[in-house]
Amino acid sequence: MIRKVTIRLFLLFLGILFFSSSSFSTTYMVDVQNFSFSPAMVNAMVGDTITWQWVSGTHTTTCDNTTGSSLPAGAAPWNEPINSSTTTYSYVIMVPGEYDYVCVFHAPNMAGTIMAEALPVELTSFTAALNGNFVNLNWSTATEKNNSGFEIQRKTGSSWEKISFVEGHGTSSKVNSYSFQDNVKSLQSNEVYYRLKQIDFNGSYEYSKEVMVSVTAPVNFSLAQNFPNPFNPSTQINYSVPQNTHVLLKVYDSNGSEVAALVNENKSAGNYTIDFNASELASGIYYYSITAGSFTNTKKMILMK
Ligand SMILES: [Cu+2]
Repeated sequence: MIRKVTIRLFLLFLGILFFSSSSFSTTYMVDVQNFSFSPAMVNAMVGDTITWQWVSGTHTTTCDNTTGSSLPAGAAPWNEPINSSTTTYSYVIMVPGEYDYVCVFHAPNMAGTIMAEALPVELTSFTAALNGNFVNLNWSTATEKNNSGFEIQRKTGSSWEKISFVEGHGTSSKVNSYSFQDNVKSLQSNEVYYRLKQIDFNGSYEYSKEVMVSVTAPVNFSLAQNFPNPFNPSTQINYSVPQNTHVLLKVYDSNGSEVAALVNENKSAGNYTIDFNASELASGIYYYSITAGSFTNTKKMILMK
């Protein structure tokens, strides 16, 4: 589940259904009296406040790993008097887990427990930026609960497709950052949309907002120098096509004999990368040649085994 803002909806059934929302966390009141905390057990969530209020006697609320009290690692301890002159104390829960607190004067009989759950996954940002032929996706979460991970979805036409999955942190109350790089060189669309499908371990899911990146089509035909070069046994060849054209890309040996046809099909406007694997060929100089419409170009490459 993704929780974008700290709004909690309470569903009340009182003959009619009411929705009421609060933009703040819940405050739980605990009475401190002779000789108990009431209620002795509070089920809360991270961000909620516990307020102890004095009713009778001289007591404390103490959770500092002494006198039999215990609290989750990383949580702030407390030790406060609750008596006729100090009648309340409030504590905001920042760390999920079990808090077993006591009154130091009347422990172990006068004790209470707070069970604090982590928040559902709270996605705090999701951005996409074009960098060369890549779109860099970045997102972060403030909290996570049962987060299996994020399916990354992309849309260039009318439907979404899954392009990858990035594992989540399960349950976490600290900020986690994620990134993913998508190669858009061969995409045939000027507008590329992305969204995250956040999936819980139980299979339930929620979508992020959509982000859009403009991937501008190239203006000219081009054939780039292969990389790496010299190579062994494979190399990449980049080429660009400014409009829908038939593209022929072939490799020749130094005698002019064709050794591979890498592309022989119609391509729409875009930047393309093709891998050339020469594991079957002998070391030497090779040529690769493109014919796209009226554009032709040939470059040299060296296979060095
Ligand atoms: Cu006490």
